[in-house]
Amino acid sequence: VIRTQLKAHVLTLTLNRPDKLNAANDELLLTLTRELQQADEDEAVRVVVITGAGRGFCAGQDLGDVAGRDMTFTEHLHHTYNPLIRTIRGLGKPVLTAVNGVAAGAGASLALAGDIRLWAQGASFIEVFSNIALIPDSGSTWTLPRIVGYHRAFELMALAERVRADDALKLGLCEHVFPDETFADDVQAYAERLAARPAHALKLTKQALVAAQTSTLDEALDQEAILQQVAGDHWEHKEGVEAFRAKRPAQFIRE
Ligand code: LHQ
Repeated sequence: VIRTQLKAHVLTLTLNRPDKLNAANDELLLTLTRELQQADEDEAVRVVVITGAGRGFCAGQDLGDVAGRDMTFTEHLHHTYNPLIRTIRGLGKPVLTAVNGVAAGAGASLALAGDIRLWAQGASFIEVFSNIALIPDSGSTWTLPRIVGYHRAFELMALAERVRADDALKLGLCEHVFPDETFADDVQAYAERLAARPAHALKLTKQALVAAQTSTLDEALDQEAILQQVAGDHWEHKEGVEAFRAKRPAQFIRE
């Protein structure tokens, strides 16, 4: 259900149920979460990419897999989707969501959950939940209004209208849009550029930014003062300064 590829310090995790637009079942969600946790421990991995096989990114919950379930909705979310989203947020490495096609329901939430969101020109986004009279989950109620504001978020959720790549870029649902034909290569090149950046400093940057999402300015200033010390004590900082003074590129990857 998840294909993995490690190339040039970039781990690509591909959701692999293309016949169903990579709709998620428990196995897919638990495997993806486990792969992410392992990536966090693996020094060879500096950037993680989540993408989809075939023409979809992820169509959300597999609706063929919900009938006869012995779990409540609440239990289901606690068991699968919530740990996944928390793992992405807490991961000490950049997670790129490479949205190759339609992202719907919890798949749309997953698309938003990346630290950086790269879309193919043909990709699209639907807060599809209200079509089946559910509420947005997997973090959408938290992420989407922080990106587009409360009112636009409510409209997208209530009408379940499809947002295409150009509008997604304008709305801030993604950082870059690449052509469909070269998407995988463009994502890999982007991820490799990120992988060459100072991994330890980026880990702390993510930690500080994530904490600041729910903190006051005073708390953020205090947090910066603590984490800056941790960054400044690391060899990466020494290397950055030495490289600057020697007028050479910094080398942040130590094989
Ligand atoms: C699918 C699915 C799918 C199964 C396409 N399941 N087969 C959390 C906790 C607990 C419970 C419930 O949910 C949640 C979170 C959620 O994510 S709720 C939202 C669940 N997702 C949806 O409601 C999306 C349903 N899918 C669609 O609306 C459309 O398929 C979209 C708009 C994503 C794409 O439309 P098209 O490009 O026209 O493709 P299609 O509809 O023809 O789909 C292609 C195939 O994929 C098709 O199978 P078939 O055998 O006919 O070729 C679909 O049945 C299958 N598929 N989504 N979620």
